[in-house]
Amino acid sequence: MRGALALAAAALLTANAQAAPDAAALYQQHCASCHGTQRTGGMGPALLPESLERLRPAEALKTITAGRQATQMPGFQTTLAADEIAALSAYIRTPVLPAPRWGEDDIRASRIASVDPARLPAQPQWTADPMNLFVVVEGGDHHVSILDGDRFTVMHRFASRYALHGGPKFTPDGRHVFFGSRDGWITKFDLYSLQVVAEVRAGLNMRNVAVSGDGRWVMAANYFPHTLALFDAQLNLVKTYAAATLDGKATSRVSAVYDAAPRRSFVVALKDIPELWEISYDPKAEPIHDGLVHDYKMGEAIAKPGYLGVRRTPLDEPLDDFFFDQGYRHALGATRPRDDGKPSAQVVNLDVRRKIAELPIAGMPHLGSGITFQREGRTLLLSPNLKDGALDVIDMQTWQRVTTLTTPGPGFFVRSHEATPYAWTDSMMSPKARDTLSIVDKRTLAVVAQVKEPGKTLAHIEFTKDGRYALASVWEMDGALIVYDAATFKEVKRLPMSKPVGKYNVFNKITRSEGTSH
Ligand code: DHE
Repeated sequence: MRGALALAAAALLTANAQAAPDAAALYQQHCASCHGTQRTGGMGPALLPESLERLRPAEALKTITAGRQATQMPGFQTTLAADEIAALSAYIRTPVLPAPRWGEDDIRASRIASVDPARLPAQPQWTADPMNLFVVVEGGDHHVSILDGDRFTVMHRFASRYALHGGPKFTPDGRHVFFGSRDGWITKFDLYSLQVVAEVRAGLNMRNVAVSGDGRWVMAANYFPHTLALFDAQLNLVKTYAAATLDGKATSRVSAVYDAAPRRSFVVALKDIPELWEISYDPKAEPIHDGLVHDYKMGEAIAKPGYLGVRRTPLDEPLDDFFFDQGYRHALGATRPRDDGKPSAQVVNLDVRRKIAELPIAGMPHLGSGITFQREGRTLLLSPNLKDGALDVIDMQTWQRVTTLTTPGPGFFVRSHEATPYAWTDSMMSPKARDTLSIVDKRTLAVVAQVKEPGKTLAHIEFTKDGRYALASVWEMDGALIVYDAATFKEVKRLPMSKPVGKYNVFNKITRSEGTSH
């Protein structure tokens, strides 16, 4: 009998030893206190499949094993076995059921006001040109550096929310900047006193934020939930908008929101519904008859107030990746790939509220990262292409292709400045040419020079306020920000940084320079 018991106990031990780790229990024991019991985030980021799409499995394993430098995330290599770490890494990619919700009450409750705005100093607490600061987003270790754009020195560096995405957005005076994180946090930062002023969580999976041209409003675009969230400048929630068709039958992820400052409105791109929205923040906005779908009551259209209301432009199919002309009369957007595998690019006139042209661009245009410039009395668009080593030049009056320039490989960004005859682009999507920036002469429409950082990814350029220097990123964990003389293309300075994904010059942004994104 004793022998049988011993055998049974041994079998149980072996079975236990072989049983797969209970990832859900491990999560609640080791992770929930920072990442939330519903995995919707807390002090640490959300661990939901939607917010982790871009985290490679190997990177997730490494983070759980070794922790994340310069954050509160510890390494678990001495606490957990390798199979437990692997189980956790797989678990955070499974959906949470029932699906977590994030409503207006959750948004309001999440708000953190760190500083009373009345106590903020009236003047900058440092000596530098406030118009020539750069905000540099360092994606490697999730930090932000504030750079003096004259001396090229880092004035301040602070930990950001996890995985910021999209350009940070400035108030019109250039004093405050708003950051959006992929897991929904909006951070308001005061450049004069170099501190975070307030934060709020707008959604669980957010795309980007826009700040109104009058500095009064902040709008957030969410993938999850399917909403837009409107805040005042102190990040108090004003209202949410359901991203839905007029009859409410279909909802959509919101791809992005853009500030159309000359129109005093936000333009909203929807991922799953063939509509383009415009939300006016002009108190004198005309009433809305609900887009082209009229609601009739007693024979009359029901007019809704135009101010902060949704004006819908119906489209043939959803459009994404937008570029706007400088006056914000036209939105240029790309469709998803069609049956032949190719997307198309279209021009929508925001006044007549319909498509007015197809753009003759082949491959996979990345319109959102294009720029415009003036040449021989014409306004030209220069747009990168994610598929081919090509830059398309389009005439903004006729919507015809002027020429296509060849680069060593597909790239993500094009940047220039009114004060330089050159535009710079990367080839970061090409394994062979990701280390090369190509420089285009805007006068001759020819590639005239290249700079290289052998074996490293070199991308995302932004100019100083006066256009004399071009700052580019060595997009590696042990990366750098390289300052080039914009006339001689020679390196003048190099600052070590942790994967500096993007840099944003205060003056160029608030004056809406045609050489950069707004
Ligand atoms: Fe972005 C801006 C969408 C992947 C870095 N990206 C934007 C904007 C949109 C967009 C709509 C403009 C909004 C704004 O600036 O407010 N990005 C998308 C995608 O749909 C895509 C392809 C897939 C996704 O998962 O979201 C995508 N983006 C990336 C990246 O993989 C990049 C290279 C690295 C990262 O950190 O995620 C990346 N996106 C950027 C950057 C900007 C940006 C640096 C701001 C550019 C600027 O100069 O203004």
